[in-house]
Amino acid sequence: MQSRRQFIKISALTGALLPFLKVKGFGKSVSGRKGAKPIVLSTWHFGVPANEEAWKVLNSGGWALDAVEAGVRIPEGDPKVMSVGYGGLPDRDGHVTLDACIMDENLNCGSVAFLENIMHPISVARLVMEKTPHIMIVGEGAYQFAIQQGFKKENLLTPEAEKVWKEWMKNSGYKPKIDDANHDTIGMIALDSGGRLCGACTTSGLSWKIHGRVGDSPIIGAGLYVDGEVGAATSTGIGEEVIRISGTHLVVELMRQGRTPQEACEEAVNRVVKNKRNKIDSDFQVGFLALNKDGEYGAYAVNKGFQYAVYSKEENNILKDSKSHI
Ligand code: SD4
Repeated sequence: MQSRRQFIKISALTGALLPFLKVKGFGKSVSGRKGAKPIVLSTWHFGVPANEEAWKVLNSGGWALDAVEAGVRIPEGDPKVMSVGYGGLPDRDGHVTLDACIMDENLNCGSVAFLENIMHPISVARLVMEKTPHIMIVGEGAYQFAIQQGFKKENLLTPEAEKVWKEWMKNSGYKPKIDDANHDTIGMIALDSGGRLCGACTTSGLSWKIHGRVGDSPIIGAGLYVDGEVGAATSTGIGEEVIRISGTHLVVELMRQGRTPQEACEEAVNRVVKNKRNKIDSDFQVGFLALNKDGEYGAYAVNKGFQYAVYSKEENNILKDSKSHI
């Protein structure tokens, strides 16, 4: 429970910083290209129902930020998705710890990492962006912030996830494997009819990770990056390898230099593959998904099997296989 002292502390902090806070509708809009064709893309097959939710916002002329938040909340709340939010597989000690971030068209961003017992980390990340002068809050501090903002404490470890964890504990082997059966993060990027690009990324991270491990997903420039004047990118796979190359920032910078989203994703994957420390076998996966301000998109992964979902007026929530290095 939040003590009175804690409450006063946070209220005073928020009050003092209020003039510096970015609030929806404030700040310079960088894109605002009216008449853009809305589109939303997201990673893996659970991107299909997530896109559907996001599309409701985009199709009614709403803000891409609202679309991506609403979209990724679907797998976050779905216990059958064992890699995002509620029902996610735990770390090796049996804790479900969540990472998420969100970014709008004006470089506003918010993130939470190593967050426990809160079902919708993406919405907490959004409040970090909108209600604090900070970008990233982690662990117990992120949990306290969420509670103060009115989120409920929930047990996220479902009996199904607990069963899989107990089975794993018999041998306790650790080799991350990312494929369609063990797919992880949802990364979602969207362009709205006002020409605004936004993105969200949320995950329970790699199962059986060391307690306290944080991957790429909540890190701006690794799991997600958006520049409203250029494009947006998100990633999936072994987070350490994405962080090492500042993966999504790299993809967006390559688009700024004139590469197509497809070419930019391919070059980022090449950087991962060229890294001599990586053993590129069939268990190794890193994938990128990118969208530019004109609504063109691309995807590329190290291994076959990376799927992503696309929803626009032309492509009605189609699941596609990305091209791959192997
Ligand atoms: C992580 N990138 O925590 C995430 C996991 C993931 O597909 O996306 N897997 O490293």
